Amino acid sequence: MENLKILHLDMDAFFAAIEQNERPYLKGRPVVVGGKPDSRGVVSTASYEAREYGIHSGMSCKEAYNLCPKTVFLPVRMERYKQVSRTIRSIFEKYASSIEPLSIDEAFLEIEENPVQEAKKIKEEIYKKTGLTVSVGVSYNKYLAKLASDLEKPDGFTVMTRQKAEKILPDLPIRKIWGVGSKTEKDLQELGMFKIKDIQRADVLLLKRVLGKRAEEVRQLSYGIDERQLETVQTAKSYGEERTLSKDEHRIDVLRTYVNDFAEELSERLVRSHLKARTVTLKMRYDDFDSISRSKTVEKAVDDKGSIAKIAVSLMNKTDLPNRRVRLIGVQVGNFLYPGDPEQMKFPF
Ligand code: TTP
Ligand code: MG
Repeated sequence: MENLKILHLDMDAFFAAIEQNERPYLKGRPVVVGGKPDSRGVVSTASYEAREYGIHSGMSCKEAYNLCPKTVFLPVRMERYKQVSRTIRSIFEKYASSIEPLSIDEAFLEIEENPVQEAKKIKEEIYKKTGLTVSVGVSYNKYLAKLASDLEKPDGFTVMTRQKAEKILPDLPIRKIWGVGSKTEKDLQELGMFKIKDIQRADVLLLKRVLGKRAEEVRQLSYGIDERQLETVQTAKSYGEERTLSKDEHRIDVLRTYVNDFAEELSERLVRSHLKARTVTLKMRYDDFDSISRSKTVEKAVDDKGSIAKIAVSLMNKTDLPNRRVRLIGVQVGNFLYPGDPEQMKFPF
């Protein structure tokens, strides 16, 4: 079985799509985010409608205006885009074991269990929470996942199996190889190489003349071989505090003082990371090493020590206290609400 565990996700016309989504009269119209047409600004994003006129990122707004005078030009609202980016990130964190963020609107994810189904769920959840579409590529390595996400943009969903990769790679243009930019493309074209299959067949020495040290890597990519791992950022799913007691304990009021200490520590960590928790868990190990945990999930996420302690203490009622002795006690908070999550934002989507 193929291990299609790598996902690449890239939001469609990100800045422009956010503007169109928040101002419905812009939907279906050519929109440029970047600045006024008479300014010296450049196009950050062009909506897909604007792209039909040949407008693209990086060109001057003036040039864009000349291509399509009815284009709506908008200023960049970076704070807002970052906020949406965080909402998307929090969705990634819910599903993926590791994440490699690439930019404000793009990331690699690794998902071990049912990656294809999970990828669909992520796409749906992004749409539900933000009203925006994302293009998704699923494959067994980073290069092919990224290639896949681009194939059916916008609103794409492409699963790149080994078989499919072998079929489509040869006829793709060489610039579809990661790291082949316009300069390298030109150099390779001068040697008669236009499609990926030309690189597959090329003499290694010839490739080295243009690519130097990168020749071998480019050749591997031309066959869809890419062994790079995700460069991940670790994302905590929960925070916990626990202590093994110097003496086994069964008195609730003594145990409660530990719980209060933990709640204080956890509250500080949550506030520091701008998180709130929906689930509080009480963990205990009895003197016979029997371990239990009891959880409560609340509707309104918490980050203050009083609420965390109150929930944790209430969970003691669901244990064998005070009839058994405890050698370890701990509290965990999880099921985080991130700053970008809609529930925490001032205005509704
Ligand atoms: P991209 O993902 O490259 O572009 P996009 O999301 O607008 O369009 P698509 O992915 O559908 O092709 O870049 C993401 C955002 O980064 C983009 O919305 C705006 C910003 N950006 C710039 O500010 N300047 C640029 O030159 C580029 C390419 C992007
Ligand atoms: Mg994008």
